Formats: sequence, structure tokens, C-alpha cells
Amino acid sequence: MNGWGTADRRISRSEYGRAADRARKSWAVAKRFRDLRRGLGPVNPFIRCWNLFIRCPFCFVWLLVLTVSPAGATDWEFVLLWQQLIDGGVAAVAAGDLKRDASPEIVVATWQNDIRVLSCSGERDRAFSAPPLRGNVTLLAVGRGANENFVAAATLWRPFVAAYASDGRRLWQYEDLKGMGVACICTVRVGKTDHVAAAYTGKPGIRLLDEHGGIVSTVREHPAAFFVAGLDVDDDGHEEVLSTPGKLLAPPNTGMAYYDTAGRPIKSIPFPGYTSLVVTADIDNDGKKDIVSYYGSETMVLGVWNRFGKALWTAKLGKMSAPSELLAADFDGDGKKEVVAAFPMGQIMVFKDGRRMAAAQCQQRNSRIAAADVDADGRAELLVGDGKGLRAFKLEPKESGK
Ligand SMILES: [Ca+2]
Ligand SMILES: [Ca+2]
Ligand SMILES: [Ca+2]
Ligand SMILES: [Ca+2]
Repeated sequence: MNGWGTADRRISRSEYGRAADRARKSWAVAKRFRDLRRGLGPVNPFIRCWNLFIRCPFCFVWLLVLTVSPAGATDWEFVLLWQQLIDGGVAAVAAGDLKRDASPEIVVATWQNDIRVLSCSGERDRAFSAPPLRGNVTLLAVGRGANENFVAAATLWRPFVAAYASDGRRLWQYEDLKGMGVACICTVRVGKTDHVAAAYTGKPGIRLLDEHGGIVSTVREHPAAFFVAGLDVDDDGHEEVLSTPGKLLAPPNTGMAYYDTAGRPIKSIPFPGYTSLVVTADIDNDGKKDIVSYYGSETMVLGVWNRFGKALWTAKLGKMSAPSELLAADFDGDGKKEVVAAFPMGQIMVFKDGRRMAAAQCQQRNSRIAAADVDADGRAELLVGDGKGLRAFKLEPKESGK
């Protein structure tokens, strides 16, 4: 089938969303009736209600509204802003100011192994081929160089990392002779420019590469650094590499570990269960990046922790599979970042202060997500890439009555 169906255009109205809404509303109503009954004591609640109505009709109406209305003020939904079909589908997506023109570019890697730089409206700006990788680019990260910004690209299928400028020039590439592939890449701000940290699937561990592709350091001791993120834990102005082990390779409760730019371990954070996917962003607006991750194996807990591991908020996900992607951006324009989690079966959820503010079900599994303010209104949009192409969604308050 060519293009998205109408169901795709309205992912927030999907059966999943409706079922979740119904469940939440009926639960909320049941809970409020229970609370009401408890508050009213052992006497028949209807008699009590009648007495309340006689004494104070206004209070009664107010109580009734509270009892039956869902908490509508925080219900948000995804609204499609634009969509672009992309030949070969989206294998990875990232956004950042690649051209340094003060507006974000969108970078997409396709399953046909080319990399495309797209404008804010999703139109193709430039396309270039990535080197043959026995597979295709599965990881992208936009970083800051001394003279120009770059997009780093890596693949799960080969221990290979490369960086490209906005016009498609390859700035550098680095390939390990040993090793299998790269599980995660991130940028690590050191001074005014970004290094690239690559976590390998197996040896050599984590490589930290400078903006010219030279090896800055290698972390070999962590047995299973699977995911990495940059975070300045000691407030010296240079980010450290935060790594998490992933479920498959590390013993339970391994937690997270920080490594300095020389590759030395400087701090670890225990976690009550497996941690894996991790991103860093300042969620509580104290000027310091925080940790967005999850833990658990049977039941998942998504959360935000400050850089020392103190929980800012957590949200129980229940018996869901682990998120396949996490990101943080300010979608509602209140100046604080929300957390988005995408799941392998196609669900996408937005959390704010531990509460779910929006959820949607994509028709295609394994969507890739990124965030950027593509219409320059000061609020981030969610970019969702799948086997057909790329779509940009705005998060809007739900209109009442829907
Ligand atoms: Ca530091
Ligand atoms: Ca913070
Ligand atoms: Ca916000
Ligand atoms: Ca926007």
C-alpha cells in the first residue's frame, strides 16, 4: 500500500486510545464513587447525597461534576502537522541545527542505506549514500563541531562510525577491526564541541571519538555498555559518558556508570532492576541535565532521575515491553520538557511529571522518533518515522466532547 491510511492520520483516535480512555474514565469514576462512599460513611450514600443536595445544591452539583468528569485538563492528543513519504522507509531519525542557521534540520537514514537531510517541512534538502555497511545506518546523532555541525552515523551491523556535514561531505569515519556493531551513539559536549561516544555490541566497549574521528578514550572494563548518554556529573563544564548495561549482558541491578573523558570510572548509580535505554535532558529546569530511563523486567517503571540518581518522578508502565526509544522535549510550551517513550509494538506515550498526558498507537511497529520545533512556535513537534516515511505531530489539548 502506498501512503498512510486515514487511520494513520488520526492515531490518537485509534481503538487503542479509545479503549485506554474508556478504561481510565471508568476507573476514575469508580474511584470517585468509592471515595464519595467512604466520605459519606455507612449510611446509604443516596440518602446522604439527597441531604447534601437539600443543604447545598451548588456543592452537590460541583461534587457531581467532579465525580463523573475525567481529568480533562491534562488530556492531550497527537495532531498531524505534515507527512512525507520516504523511499525505503525510515531506519533512523535525528533532528538538530545541522546547518547552523538557527532552525532545525531533520536527518533520516533509510533502509536503502542513504542519509537524507530534510527541511523543517520534511522536504528533501540533500541526500547522500552512506558507505556499504552490510546493512544500513541504524543510529544518528547531530553534534556540534568547531567550524560546522555534523551528523554522526553508525550501524548495528558493523563496528563503524562516520560523521557527515550538512552538504553530505564525509568528515571522518572510524572502523574498529574487531567487534560486531554499534548499539548506541550519542554526543558528549566537551568544552564547546561534541565528541561522539559509541557503545559497541561486545568489544571494545565504549569508544569516545573527537570531532575529527580520533580516539579520545576507550572504556573496556564495563562488561556490557549498551547505551550511552552525555551528562556533566561533576559540574566541571565537560560532560561525562553515562552508560547502562542492557538486560541481556549484565548481571541484574548493575545500574549505571559514569566514565570521564579519559575512560576512567568515576561514579556508579545503583538501580533496582535492569536499566538499559537512557537519554539525558534537563527535565526539572535546574540547569543540569537529568537521566531519563527505566528499570524492571516483569513490570517496567519509567522515570527521571537527577544526575546523582535521585528520582524526580517515576511512572509505572505495567506489564509492557521495554520502551524502544526515549526522548525529552517541551511539547506543550510550558518551558519544561516532557518525556516520550516509544514501544516496539507501536505505542507512543508522553509523560509529564510522572503522569501520562497523551498516548497513541501507530499502525506500524518499531517507529523511530525524534523531536524538533519544525514550525518555529516555541513548542517541539514529535517526528515519527516508519516503513513508509516521516510524519510530524503536534501535541494539542483534547477538545472536550471527543
Ligand atoms: Ca564533567
Ligand atoms: Ca535538571
Ligand atoms: Ca512542557
Ligand atoms: Ca513547534
